[in-house]
Amino acid sequence: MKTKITELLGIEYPIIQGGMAWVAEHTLAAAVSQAGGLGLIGGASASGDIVRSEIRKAKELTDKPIGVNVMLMSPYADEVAQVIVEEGIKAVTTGAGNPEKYMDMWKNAGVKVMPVVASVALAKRMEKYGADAVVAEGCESGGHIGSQTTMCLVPQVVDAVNIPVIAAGGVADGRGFAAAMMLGAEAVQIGTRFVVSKEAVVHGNYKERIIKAKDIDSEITGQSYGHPIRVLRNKMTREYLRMEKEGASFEELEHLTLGSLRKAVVEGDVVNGSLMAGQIAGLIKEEKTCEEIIKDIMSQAEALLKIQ
Ligand code: TUI
Repeated sequence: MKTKITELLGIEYPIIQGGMAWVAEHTLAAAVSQAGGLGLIGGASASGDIVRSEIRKAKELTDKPIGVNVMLMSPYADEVAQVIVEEGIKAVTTGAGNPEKYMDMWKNAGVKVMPVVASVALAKRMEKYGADAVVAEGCESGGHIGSQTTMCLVPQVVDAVNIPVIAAGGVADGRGFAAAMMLGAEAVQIGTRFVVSKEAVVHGNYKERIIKAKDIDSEITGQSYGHPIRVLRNKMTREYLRMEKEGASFEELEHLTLGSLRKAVVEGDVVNGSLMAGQIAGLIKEEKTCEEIIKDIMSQAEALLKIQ
């Protein structure tokens, strides 16, 4: 399937992988790219040197292009932004902030820049500053989210900008992919579905929790201090939401979640860890390879889109 995004990035299928902290390592990024999508190394809160090493390991596993996601709240964002240029990375997504200050440096180095936005206003601003595309991410997504749903955000962003729009939030199969195309997207960004892939180095307990998740198992923590994070419900979220309701301070809440994503992804602590996952977790029933995930989405979507 050819779209403006497959052309822009030189990839086979219009599927890009989310930049998930702790999950988007070289094995996953390489597998998604090798399967014809765009795999990304998630910079998260890692140092420039760690990201550089992940990029190099991914390049040993695939000749296809791989990207990097810069988490803009990271204390290492400046370093990671520089490493991207030094390592000849061709595509970048950014999250949790405004990447304006890196835009000139990346553009001059020929990097395609695709900021993740959660509002029309930021999408327009990113276009003005030279973004090549935007990822319009609805609040169905896992992790740090905005307030608008994918169904409402994507068409409004499509109407507001002239650059291609990538839809994110709630897409895990060919139906979601086809729906995103109907909203005017030129590609989708997929996160949670790839967490439950054979190549994602994620503790089995975490994958199992996503597989077992029901439609209503999703919670949003951190709303009270303006950093909403979507996760699957567990002991940690129950405690968090109780404290939040009782007016706990930012510091107390931070203390509860410190290192909690690592705890879930690496140690498999699904009781006290932070199980970041999108609302679509309930749809995911089995682990597959990245190639199977992408092929299944594309064949289901192509069949649906032909009917139109
Ligand atoms: O970034 C994400 N999702 C993430 S980042 C992350 S790591 C993290 N862990 C703990 C606390 C905070 C982050 C986990 N999940 N998605 C992209 C995204 N960006 N969603 C929403 C936004 C966003 C929100 C506000 C982008 C820009 C923005 O405003 C920027 C501005 O200055 O106007």
